[in-house]
Amino acid sequence: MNLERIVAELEKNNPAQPEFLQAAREVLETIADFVNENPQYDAHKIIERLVEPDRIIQFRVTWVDDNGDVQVNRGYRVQFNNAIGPYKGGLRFHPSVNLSILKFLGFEQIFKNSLTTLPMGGAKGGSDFNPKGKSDNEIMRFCQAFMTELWQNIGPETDVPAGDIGVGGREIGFLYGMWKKLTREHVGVLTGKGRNWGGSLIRPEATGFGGVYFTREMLETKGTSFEGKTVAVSGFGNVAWGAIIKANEFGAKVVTISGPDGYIYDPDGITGEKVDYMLELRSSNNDVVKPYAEKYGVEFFPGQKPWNVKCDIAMPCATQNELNGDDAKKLVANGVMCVSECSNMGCTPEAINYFIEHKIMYGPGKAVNAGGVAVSGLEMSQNSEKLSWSREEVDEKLLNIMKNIHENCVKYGKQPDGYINYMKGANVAGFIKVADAMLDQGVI
Ligand code: 2IT
Repeated sequence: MNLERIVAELEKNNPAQPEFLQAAREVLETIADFVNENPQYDAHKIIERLVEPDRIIQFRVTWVDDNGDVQVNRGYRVQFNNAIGPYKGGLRFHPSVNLSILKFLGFEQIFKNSLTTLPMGGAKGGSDFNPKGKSDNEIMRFCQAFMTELWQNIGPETDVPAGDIGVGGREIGFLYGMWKKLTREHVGVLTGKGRNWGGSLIRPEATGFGGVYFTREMLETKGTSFEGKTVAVSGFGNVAWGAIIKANEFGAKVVTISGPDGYIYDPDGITGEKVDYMLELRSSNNDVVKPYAEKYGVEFFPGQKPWNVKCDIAMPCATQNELNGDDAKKLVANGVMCVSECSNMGCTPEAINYFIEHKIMYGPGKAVNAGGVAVSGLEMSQNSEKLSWSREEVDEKLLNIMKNIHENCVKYGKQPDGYINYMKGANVAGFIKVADAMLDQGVI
């Protein structure tokens, strides 16, 4: 494959999409050798087809706020690739949402979903709607208006959205309610549903739990574990919450969480009711962590990220590009041994290169955070058979999926000196299944 030509073409065709280009470049650079060794992919222009979404749906969302004023937002669904299963991926509601961000997320989702071993294609959607400061009623009206446009494009065998930043259980409830009203059907068209109406146990915890299970596998390759380790976590939403619970269970001490306002440092560890309080903060629609510092008498660092604290393990759990080259240098200088991304594309390319150069264990989001969508896949299975599985059953399946992803990363990412390049391993393993399915299904 002619990497330079394909990348130049991508840049020409997507000039204002830096996040998408970043995600695509990373994948293409790491799979290039493999693709060159297997000429059937080039012969069928698999790469050129893979980087172009199957379709993009964009629509206006009009709703009325609590003051009676009309509000206009933009909604999207990027259906990227359905070679191995129905489109699957979250919805993000955040003011930063644009086509570049949703294309990067949808592209990542193709490989992530492939890694889970479950039959799910890649998609992503969302809106530039800002939930910050909105009332529950405003959020409901927005979700309803969003679904009155989206509903025709999704379905349990077509495209199954879920949550992402700004979309949790409450939003999935409002979205599902409107879908159900419009179609008069009650089926698994969304995941992350409530327990009483088709949701799966462990889905809220899945991304964080899966991230810690994967990280434990990484640590085991060095003969070590979470026991007694200090962990720096960013974010304070659903993903950070699950990760902190499981890291605590495995004997680690988590000392930070962060929000758009800064980070808090809790040297005693974020445990017990403090973990619940974090979720309370999240659901308040205020998007700040400072009140944690006031409530528990710990230090708050305004406007900063938690990457200058001394830690053994860093787990970015917030958003893309939240850990840059300078942060990577600080972490390495402070003796970090493992960086595992629970967020999507949490590290910049400079940070990733620095970790790999310094032989620090680095786990990319599409492997580390795949537990979330994996349990979404398990929710779909339960909906199809109209049964619901026990907590233990779902958790065990999640654990096995994460172990399997780790094995696959080692298989395709282990270098001659023994260092495991998880980024390469995840990209190659994720690619093979999708690319082979595309070959089987002909030129479409
Ligand atoms: O980034 C992700 O994998 C998610 N937001 C979850 C997607 C899903 O369909 O559960």
